[in-house]
Amino acid sequence: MTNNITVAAAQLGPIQKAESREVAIERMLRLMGRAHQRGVELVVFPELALTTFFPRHYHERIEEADHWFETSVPSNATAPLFDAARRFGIGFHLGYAEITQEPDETGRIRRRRFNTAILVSPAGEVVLKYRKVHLPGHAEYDPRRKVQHLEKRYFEVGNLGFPVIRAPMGDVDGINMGLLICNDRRWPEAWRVLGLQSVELVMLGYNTPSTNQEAGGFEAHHLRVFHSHLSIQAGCYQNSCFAVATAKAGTEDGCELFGNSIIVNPHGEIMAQASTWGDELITADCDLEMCRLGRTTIFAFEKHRRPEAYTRITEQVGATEPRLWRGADT
Ligand code: CDT
Repeated sequence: MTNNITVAAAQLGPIQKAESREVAIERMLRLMGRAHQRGVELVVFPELALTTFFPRHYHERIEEADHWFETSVPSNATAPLFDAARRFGIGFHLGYAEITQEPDETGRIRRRRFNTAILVSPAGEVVLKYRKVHLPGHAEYDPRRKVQHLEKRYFEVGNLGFPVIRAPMGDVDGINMGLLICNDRRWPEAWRVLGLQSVELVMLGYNTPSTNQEAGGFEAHHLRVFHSHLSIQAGCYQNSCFAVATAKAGTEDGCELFGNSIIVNPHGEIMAQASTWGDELITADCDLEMCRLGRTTIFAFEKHRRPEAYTRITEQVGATEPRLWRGADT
């Protein structure tokens, strides 16, 4: 047994609206084959990897979008990914739109839709499931936007928390692994909940437009990529963990996604970065021993955290205004 694992971000180029899951899965299988040739033990695919990023398309009735969702994974369409995992002895992470029949908070069983990611073992077993918590965008059609971002319409907020699991992977007999999805990477609270469970490797997929529609389209492309990398690098450094962050890239249904997938170490350094906007495999050898330095020194949580001073974080959602200073005696 070793403490090293070779991981890959399997970036996907665009998947057009008319393209089937089977076509996307063929491409993913090619990337898994390439990963096997390079000695990779764990492959991370993007968010909503099986289809185009459909939340950009408006449907009046939500049920009209159900064909973008998976009722079960593995399914006939996704089984070849599980077969490849077993054949190559590779674990993988997959993001997809999930539709389930399950009880809601009131106990009523109903159809529920989530933006989901799973971690699958080299034996083809689902080891961990996560449902996206930070859903960006809006719920209603917005005529001011050139491109819609309707995640709040199609998905419910994830109800599985931020789980971390310890499982064997590659030649390592136990790695603490956690999942985030796209917009979650921008929220330090999400990383810290994983960090508090001693996460060593975070997997996350993303679909991020090159243009910020909220800013009327005015935000430099390099800043969009910078903010994505900044968030992931800070999350790794502050929680002493590795991350594999995998993009869907290129021009999909006329809309540009920025790519730039990365693998980051616990110092917050980028170990590998994608350089194309197509299907691309980037890899890195991760020595899990590197997680130890941060978590036993500057980020030894048990010594230095002060949760009694952080109560606002869980009690308050939006920001309030501070007390106004009008001079020393106010
Ligand atoms: N898929 C996803 O979460 N994308 C967001 C962009 C949202 S812009 C409304 C992201 O944070 O990358």
